[in-house]
Amino acid sequence: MSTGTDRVGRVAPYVAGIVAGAAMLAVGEALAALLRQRTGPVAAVAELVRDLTPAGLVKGFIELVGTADKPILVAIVTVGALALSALAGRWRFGWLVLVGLGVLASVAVLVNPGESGVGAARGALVVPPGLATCVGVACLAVLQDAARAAAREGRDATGATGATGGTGRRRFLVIAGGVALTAVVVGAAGRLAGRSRRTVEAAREALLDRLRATPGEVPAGAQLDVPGVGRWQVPGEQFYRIDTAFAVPLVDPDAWRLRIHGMVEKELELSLADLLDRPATEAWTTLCCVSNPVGGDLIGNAWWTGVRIAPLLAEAGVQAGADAVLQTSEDGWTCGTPLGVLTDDRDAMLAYAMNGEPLPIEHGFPVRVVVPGLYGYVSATKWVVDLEVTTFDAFEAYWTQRGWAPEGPVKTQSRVLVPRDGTRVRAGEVDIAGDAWAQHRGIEKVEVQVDGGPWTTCELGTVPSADTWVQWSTRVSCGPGDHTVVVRATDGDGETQTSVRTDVVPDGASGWHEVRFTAG
Ligand SMILES: Nc1nc2c(c(=O)[nH]1)N[C@H]1C(S)=C(S)[C@@H](COP(=O)(O)O)O[C@H]1N2
Ligand SMILES: [Mo]
Repeated sequence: MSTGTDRVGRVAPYVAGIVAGAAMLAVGEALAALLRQRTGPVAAVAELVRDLTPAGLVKGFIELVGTADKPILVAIVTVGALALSALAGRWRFGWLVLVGLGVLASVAVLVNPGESGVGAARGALVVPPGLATCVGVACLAVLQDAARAAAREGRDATGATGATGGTGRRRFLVIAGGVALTAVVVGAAGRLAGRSRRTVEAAREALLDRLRATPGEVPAGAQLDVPGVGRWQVPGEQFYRIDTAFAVPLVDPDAWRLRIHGMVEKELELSLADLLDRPATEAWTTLCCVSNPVGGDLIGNAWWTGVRIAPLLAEAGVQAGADAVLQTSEDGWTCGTPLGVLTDDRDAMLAYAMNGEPLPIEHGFPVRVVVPGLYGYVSATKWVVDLEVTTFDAFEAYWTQRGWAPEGPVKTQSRVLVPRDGTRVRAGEVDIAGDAWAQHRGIEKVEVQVDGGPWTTCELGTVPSADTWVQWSTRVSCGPGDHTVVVRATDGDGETQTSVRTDVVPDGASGWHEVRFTAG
């Protein structure tokens, strides 16, 4: 009779750990679904595990289990987390285990290439693992406390006193059962909350064939063969992400409409089907962010497919006196774009495909604006729903209200990507390489200066137009010791980028990028 009580006392700490771990997992997954993130913490850890596993092993595993690889990995991570939580339940400092799991999950979501959020979007990424850890630790404390009471009671029962109250045991079972039940309910609610994202994800997949977008063939000679110089064409999952959306807007492509109105003769309303019926345009355009510091990586280049905006505005009939288009997104973000860049001959478009696929949800699905030559904050509205022809005098857009300039043409910039700052290379002939951009003016020349010596002109990769970045490289001889390399670019108008360093506010950073490395 007493052994039963004793057994409860012995297993209670493990149960406490598992239940606390389950609560932590449920909260993390539910929050990620609520914030409409692409992956929950568990899947992010599974993807991290996959990415850190040698490629050969991963291939063998996929050959073995086929398309079940993801669910299996997720199951392994879940079971692993619960097993560690069970052990944590036995340990006085078991909460450290949960914190460790939380840190692992936070790192996993932050390094996940599919979650390249910056700013609000990036902050939102660590909310699920962070809050989940807090909940897990709190549950563990309460459950361990109850488990200890139950165990004490078990010991007393087997002892000489023979007191068999059982209230501690019952209390533990009630608390553990309650937490477990709540975890199940929260987990189920999370599944439900994730449904809207899965629905839009499915609608996106269904569009794959309807778009007739080509995948984009990188022009010969654009991609330099220097390790570390990066990909000339950036895949959607690796493309930098900037927006104010804490939870990404989920737009049903069938219900999506774009209104073109304001100072026009005739308002237009377009559905996605209307756009797909119109002549498509396809172009390489490099997009970059005004808040990119010198040498920063808030820039990417992709092959965009969509409909040019100029003919649409012509069809609407722009009235005299208009000089701007106020763009609005589904989530209420706004930006103001000079009318001129939307009506001249550049490929300013309503893009519905990126690198031959429907836009990724994070990059504006189903339709966004892409304008060569302007920073994203004044041109590249994702989830766009409204274009109002107006005047700059008549409005203040989202970032203009917050101290940024009303107009934002891209400044000529260049960066050194090889060697990386602070790294060591072999002395001798050293590869120096990077990229440069001045969208819509183009890059004419890139020069580097090593250790304050003369400026050397670099070799440039080919480009299809003036609207993309250019990769450049050169080779210099570097003896053992510390070196610095500075880069500067000259744009298609013959203007060399200024060495004057400015902050990113109000209209983009200027200045030369400098990198230090050691040869030895
Ligand atoms: N709806 C919406 N569109 C937006 C933004 C935003 O916050 N909301 N940010 C803009 C900014 S500042 C930039 S740099 C680009 C980034 O586009 P990307 O995330 O696809 O790289 O989107 C632009 N479009
Ligand atoms: Mo930006």
